[in-house]
Amino acid sequence: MINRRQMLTAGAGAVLASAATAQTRFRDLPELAVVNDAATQVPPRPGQGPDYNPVVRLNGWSLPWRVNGNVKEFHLVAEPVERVMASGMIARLWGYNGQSTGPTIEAVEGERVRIYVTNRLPEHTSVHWHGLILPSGMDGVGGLSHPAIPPGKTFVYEFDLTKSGTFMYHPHADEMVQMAMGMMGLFIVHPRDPDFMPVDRDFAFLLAAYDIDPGTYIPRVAEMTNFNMWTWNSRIFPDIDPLVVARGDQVRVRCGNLTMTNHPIHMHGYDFEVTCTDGGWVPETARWPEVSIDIPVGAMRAYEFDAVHEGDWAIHCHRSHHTMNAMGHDLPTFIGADKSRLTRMIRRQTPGYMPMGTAGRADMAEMSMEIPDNTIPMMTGWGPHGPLEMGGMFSVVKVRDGIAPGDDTDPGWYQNPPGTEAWKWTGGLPDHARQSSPETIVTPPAHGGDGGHGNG
Ligand SMILES: [Cu+2]
Repeated sequence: MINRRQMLTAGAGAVLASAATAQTRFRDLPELAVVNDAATQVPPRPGQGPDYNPVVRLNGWSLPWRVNGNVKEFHLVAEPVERVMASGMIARLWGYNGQSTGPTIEAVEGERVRIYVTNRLPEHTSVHWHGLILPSGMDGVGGLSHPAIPPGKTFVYEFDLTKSGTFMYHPHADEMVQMAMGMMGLFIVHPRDPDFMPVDRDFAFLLAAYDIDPGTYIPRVAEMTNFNMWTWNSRIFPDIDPLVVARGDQVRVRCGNLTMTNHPIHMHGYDFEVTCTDGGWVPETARWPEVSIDIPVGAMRAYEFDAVHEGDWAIHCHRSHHTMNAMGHDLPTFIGADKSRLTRMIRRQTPGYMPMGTAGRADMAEMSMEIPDNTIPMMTGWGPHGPLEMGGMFSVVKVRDGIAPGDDTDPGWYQNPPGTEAWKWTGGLPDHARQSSPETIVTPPAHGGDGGHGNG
């Protein structure tokens, strides 16, 4: 994996190229920054204005700004984009400044921001600033707060940041279509007091769901519940970047949900506490330990933990269909079925035919099945010990000794110290307990099993 600093340099090329054309057209607007690389790009600490520790937005970036008098100015451009969701899978979405989800806006409590929003979509749009306290006319509900922004036009939003926290932005015009097409972003307001809730690593991602048929590129925007691409920042496993952490770091993970269903985000190896919602910081006396945090629809949860346990720790949505990629959600269940006669018949026509699914679905992750162009397998990804059989909303928190502050380079797979890894048993087995009841009939294993089934 390429180091993030190299990526920043590569990304800067893209920023400059687009700025050259933009400045002639928008003489009075802030430089138009565009990044179309999906690698995580952490901005440096701010060179002017109040200091803050920038968030690490997985597979994303933060929007550059300029200071104009006492106002921080940003330029968001709503436009069609192409997003590589994972290697081999491109989605044609709508987003901001070259990406879906859009760049993160970062500023500091007490600052005044001016956000130019240019609409390059074929229809009108608006931007709602989810969770921010601001004047009614700046709230971005098309037709209610102000007229929607017509195609080709630029509107200006300007307001004071009265509180710190994690907020979001998204259209409030043709909202169902525009959010189903990927239009959303994070808005981080850092505390004015740098000693308030400081952390060493501050990760952020947005949950976004799409319905993209295998072999196609554009989401079906009328879908209400049956989505098939479950993404973090419009990326899917195995191409969501890991969360790289030095042992001993204090870590925050901010997760916003702009899908149509809740997502219980589960992180292995730790317990942790929710410290912030999109409503604000949670008082210490109101926190309790968790290992899974349900992120409701249209809400944000940030949790924190001390990274004291070294290792590779899975972080994923606990709805198991959300750690799958497209395809196969309506496959019939064949577990326990005897396909041997059917297999013999099919092999007369197709000699290489392999029956699948009779012992579960793990065989689908191990074999490379033929799939249409522009999709990736339902279950995929390889770890140091074999196939992970995951997809969608899954990544790995990598806690290691000796990682330098700000270094986000993927350290590779964790080597379990000798004697701390589950091992294969080859000796005799003690009797094992089994409950027999008239309601439960134990099915004998189809192929005799691999030891351990001696008693009953
Ligand atoms: Cu989920």
